[in-house]
Amino acid sequence: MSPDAKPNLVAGQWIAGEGVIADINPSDTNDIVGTFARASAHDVEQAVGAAHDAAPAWARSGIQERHDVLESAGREIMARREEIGRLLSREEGKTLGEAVAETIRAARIFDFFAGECLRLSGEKLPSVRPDIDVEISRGPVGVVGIITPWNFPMAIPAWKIAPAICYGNTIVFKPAELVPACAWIMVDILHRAGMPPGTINLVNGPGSAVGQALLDDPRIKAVSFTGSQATGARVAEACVRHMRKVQLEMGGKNPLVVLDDADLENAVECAIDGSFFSTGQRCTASSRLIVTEAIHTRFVEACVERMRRLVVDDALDSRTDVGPVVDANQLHQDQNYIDIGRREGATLRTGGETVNRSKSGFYLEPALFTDSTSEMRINREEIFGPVAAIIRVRDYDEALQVANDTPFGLTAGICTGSLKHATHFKRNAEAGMVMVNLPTAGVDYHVPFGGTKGSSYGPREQGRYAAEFHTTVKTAYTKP
Ligand code: UN1
Repeated sequence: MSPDAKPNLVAGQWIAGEGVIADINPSDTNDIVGTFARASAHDVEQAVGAAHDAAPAWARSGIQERHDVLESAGREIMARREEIGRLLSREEGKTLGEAVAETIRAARIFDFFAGECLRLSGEKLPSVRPDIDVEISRGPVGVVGIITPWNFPMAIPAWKIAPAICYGNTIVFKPAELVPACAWIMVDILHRAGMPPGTINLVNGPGSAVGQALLDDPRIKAVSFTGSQATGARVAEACVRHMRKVQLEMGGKNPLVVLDDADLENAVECAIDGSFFSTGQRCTASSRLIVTEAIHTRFVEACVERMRRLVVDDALDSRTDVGPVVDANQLHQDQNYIDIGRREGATLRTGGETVNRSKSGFYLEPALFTDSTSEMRINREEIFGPVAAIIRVRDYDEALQVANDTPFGLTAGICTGSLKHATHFKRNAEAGMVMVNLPTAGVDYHVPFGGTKGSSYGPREQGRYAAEFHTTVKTAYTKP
């Protein structure tokens, strides 16, 4: 155990754990961002126990106390946005601009839920029986297990942790192993903001050990997870076994439809942003570009021209548009899918090669396929990298059919000047979020987030809708 490894937080104590995680900068693999203690199975048990013991008092805590913790955390994150954004960019590889914006978003999520504490409400209504009152109220669920991915190391933990606190739950938080630094900062901020011992616990480590120990503990009453479909299915099974609540956000294979009447320049910006910004490592990324015939050639040429101008380099360099891929495994997966696309008969129009830069990082030129079809694996499986494929279609009807021809259903976008087609698409796209003349990625923080089909399971995240997962409903009858 390295003496300067950052510890886990269990029952209000920073503890050493067993073994360390080295946090490597994907823009420069010689740069070690930090080392972090890996939690043992015993640490997880202690963390869940502490959260369980702290739950009754925290459930009774006043809304002012919870408001103040959330407000203070939001204020500190906002004040430190440049420093935290830099750290985020260093450990995850998104550009500094994207990382600072994400940090600001995390701060605003804490602000939003600080406000929600003061707006908790219930309903009082008459019974169908005379002289009886009915009250409907929401109370905390208990201990919430929070398992987060590496691609939004501040925003996703914020949108799971802030509502858990707002509605009076206690937390055991297991972040992705690739991004322990942002997780550590968030927990440190909340701890100092006044979260009582045991109400927030941090356990770093691999999903197979730490995540599994958390899922196996019956004292966890709800699990919120964002990650892959395969892991999501395992999380769901474990939760059903314990009859606990579960909220899963999994992948996407999101379509961006571009119709003949679209504003070409805007459509290209939507495609470039949605497909390649954040290195394409967003579950909301648009990896399928479904383009009608009359605009197809102009759209492809304009995308290729725009892609040639994208600077792929060190995430911390202010000229960079696209940072590195997060790690060697993900790079291997991206390259493998690029090979698969070629073998399936799609044309690799531009990009797709790894590139050397002054620092040794996982740099991959954004890749664009043309002549692809909906049956190809590159259009069915989530790649999670800067790889997009164009599917040429006859008209709007075929575009909609292809857009919905996927096991996923997170976001769907359309670029068109037609109110009729935009309206029809909003109604008929099989996705939880629909964007008109906007990229499929990049969502607001105060409205619900989630998908349909294989992308999501359980209640929505974010905004007021977060209450559904983070509370349990009580109906009380009174005969005065
Ligand atoms: C966004 O597009 O602004 O893992 C957010 C993801 C999503 C978050 C996307 N849960 O990519």
